[in-house]
Amino acid sequence: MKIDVLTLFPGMFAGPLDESIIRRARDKGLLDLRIVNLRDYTHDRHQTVDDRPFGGGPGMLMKPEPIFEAVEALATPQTKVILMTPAGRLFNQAIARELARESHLLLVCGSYEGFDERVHEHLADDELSIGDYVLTNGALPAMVVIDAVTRLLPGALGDDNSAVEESFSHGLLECPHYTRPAEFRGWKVPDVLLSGNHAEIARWREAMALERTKRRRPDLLTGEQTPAQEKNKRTAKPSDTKKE
Ligand code: 21W
Repeated sequence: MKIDVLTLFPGMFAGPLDESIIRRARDKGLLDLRIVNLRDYTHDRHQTVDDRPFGGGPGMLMKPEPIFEAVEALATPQTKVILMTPAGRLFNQAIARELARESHLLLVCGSYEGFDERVHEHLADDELSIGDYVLTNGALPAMVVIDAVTRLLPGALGDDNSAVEESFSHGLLECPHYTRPAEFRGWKVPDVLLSGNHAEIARWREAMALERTKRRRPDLLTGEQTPAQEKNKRTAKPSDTKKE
């Protein structure tokens, strides 16, 4: 998979994507990642990427010209162009699985107060938010998406971790886990886990996972939606209406 990122802060991407599983996926050639500076697609002396909103109001918007020029230079007919924006659909594991099947993602990171609306209307195939909190720009959200998608690429995880993906996908929170020592500062590991009775261990783990999910994330059990999830369902993909 190829992922291009369009950003005003390429320096933010050094570090998180150079470690661990993402680093290994890149070294193995599973992920071809390119961080592109939006300012490279300006033509004026000051490399201007923002301007004041028509109609007045506080803050600055991202100008359309550099973004259109960059996307047109980087995208092919196979490319999925994704805007990172607080008003996007709420990113989750199902969306990560969808994106992992694409051949080329182009993640466009917002800054300032956001994009000129024509970028949303005429350039984006999809728009993603990573949650209901305000960040300074779309760089961290883009890295979150890259991380979640890359670990799903075939061959990115060792066999040990592939099993973790399967257990997540059964829709419950994890049961508690313990490692040695069997007693630490007087706190004991539950007897059942030391019993060697694998049927009983499996039953205990299932019961604990269910109990924990009821307490912490009842929405995962009832199919009842949190307000953020409700919003997500109503947020149509721009590509649903976009003219071809
Ligand atoms: C924060 C951009 C607030 C725009 C109207 C006028 C990308 C993000 C971002 C940012 C605003 C994501 C306003 C979770 C995030 C992102 C920067 C809007 C208020 N509205 N996911 N003024 N959270 N954030 N400004 O912040 O670009 S994905």
